[in-house]
Amino acid sequence: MKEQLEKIELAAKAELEKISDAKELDDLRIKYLGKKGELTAILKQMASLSAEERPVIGQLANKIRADIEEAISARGSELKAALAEKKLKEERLDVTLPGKLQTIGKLHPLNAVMNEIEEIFLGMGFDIAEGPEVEYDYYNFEALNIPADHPARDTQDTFYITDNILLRTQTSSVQIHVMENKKPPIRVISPGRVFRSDAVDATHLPLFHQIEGLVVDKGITMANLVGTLDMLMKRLYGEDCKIRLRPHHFPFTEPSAEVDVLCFNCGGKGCSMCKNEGYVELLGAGMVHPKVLANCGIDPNEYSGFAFGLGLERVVMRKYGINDLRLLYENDLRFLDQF
Ligand code: 2NM
Repeated sequence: MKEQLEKIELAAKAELEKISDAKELDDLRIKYLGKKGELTAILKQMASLSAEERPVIGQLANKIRADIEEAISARGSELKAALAEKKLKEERLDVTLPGKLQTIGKLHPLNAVMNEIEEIFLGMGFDIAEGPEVEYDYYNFEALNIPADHPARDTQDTFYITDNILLRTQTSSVQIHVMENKKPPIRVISPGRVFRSDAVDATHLPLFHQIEGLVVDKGITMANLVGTLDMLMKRLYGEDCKIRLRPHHFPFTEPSAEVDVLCFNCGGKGCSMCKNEGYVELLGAGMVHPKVLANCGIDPNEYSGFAFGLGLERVVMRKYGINDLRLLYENDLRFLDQF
């Protein structure tokens, strides 16, 4: 029996050498030390031994069991270490490799300048008013004193949804809502998208952005308008910027003016950019027509107001010297990354 036991020990140790993973190791443990294992099978025969032999063989069997257990545990540790080593090698990180470039997003120039303009007006005590892009023609035209036969009301120029519902062509519609709902003093700007049925070219798109401003209070004059716009343009284009007003006509203001800014390219000397004028046209403005105030329930004998309308795209193009409006809508990062 002693030889049998020693043979088992030798066989177990020989097999251990060839084992390469935890599953095989476990199988081996069961084969030799398990309840139905080889060592157990031998021990079951102990009953047939003499009283003298029994303790000797018993002791030997225990020693062999302990030896095999120790060998299995040692092999287990070896396997674990080898596995860890292999994993380390496979997952090695070369910290000297160049990294992947992380690009950081930024605002589109239209949004950046819109925010800038909103900040300037908030700083002057204006509120920001928003309103629907789908509008009744009353708010877009009628209340603004734009007569039924005005060319702007033609289906050629305006996107109609029904006979009296349309996509707003200006954000003045928002200011009608404001005047209907709030008593003066009123100081608001209404930034937003507007829609006109225009053919696409370098200066026209069917969708663009406007910022309209409105101030209504007792004793508001043209001087308040000029002061406000002068401040806006100096903040936007720099302290050297000057504005100039020329008489104009709008149905919703009286008197009305077109407002030019000093040509940023030549500083007023005259160049190809300003067609030798020294100034470039940037916005429209005027004193709110008494009929418009009355349409909104504001007494024109008590109150007066000024208003203006500014095209965001035009401001952005002037600010950055962009000569084609379409570039602002093509989402080409090679273009947008420059701002
Ligand atoms: C412009 C030019 C001049 C304007 C008028 C009004 C309102 F609602 F008060 F009548 N809002 N905006 C206005 C005045 C808009 O855009 C070129």
